[in-house]
Amino acid sequence: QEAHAAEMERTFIAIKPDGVQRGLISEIVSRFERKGYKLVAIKLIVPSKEFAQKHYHDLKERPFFNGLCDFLSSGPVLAMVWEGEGVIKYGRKLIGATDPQKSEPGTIRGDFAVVVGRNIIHGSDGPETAKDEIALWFEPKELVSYTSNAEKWIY
Ligand code: RTP
Repeated sequence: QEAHAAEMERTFIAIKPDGVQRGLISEIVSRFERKGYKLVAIKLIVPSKEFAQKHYHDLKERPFFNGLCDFLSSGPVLAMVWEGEGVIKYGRKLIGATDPQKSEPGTIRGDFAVVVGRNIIHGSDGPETAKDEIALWFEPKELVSYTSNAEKWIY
């Protein structure tokens, strides 16, 4: 079980400025916690526009890129790293489809968002982006490895 813990998958999750301003931090953190995922890093930061452009570099050709980067850098963002089996893919499932008009009720975006430009949360879309995004937002020493007592009941 110790070896198992060392290999556990991690993903980068961020509550965007709209989610923070709307008071949805505890609601969102709670959904990941209750599922059984483990929080290994968390901080509240206002990213610069340059930083937002780095985060969204894959989207730089898209017409909404500039507005999206202005939005992400407009206020505090809650940056987190969550750990657990299948957390990258299942985290996206908890979040729901990118466009809140298409996300199912019961998902974070389905329950709390209405338009794609204000969809309150970001989650890494695969193992490579998870690795890159964690490295962009956090220093290695900010990632806390620990064994939670609940783990033996989850795995
Ligand atoms: P995210 O990266 O934020 O989790 O979102 P995603 O993978 O589900 O969606 P992606 O296509 O990577 O888009 C990133 C963010 O860009 C904003 N967006 N705006 N048509 C638009 O105005 C538009 N399309 C996408 C959304 O905030 C989306 O989360």
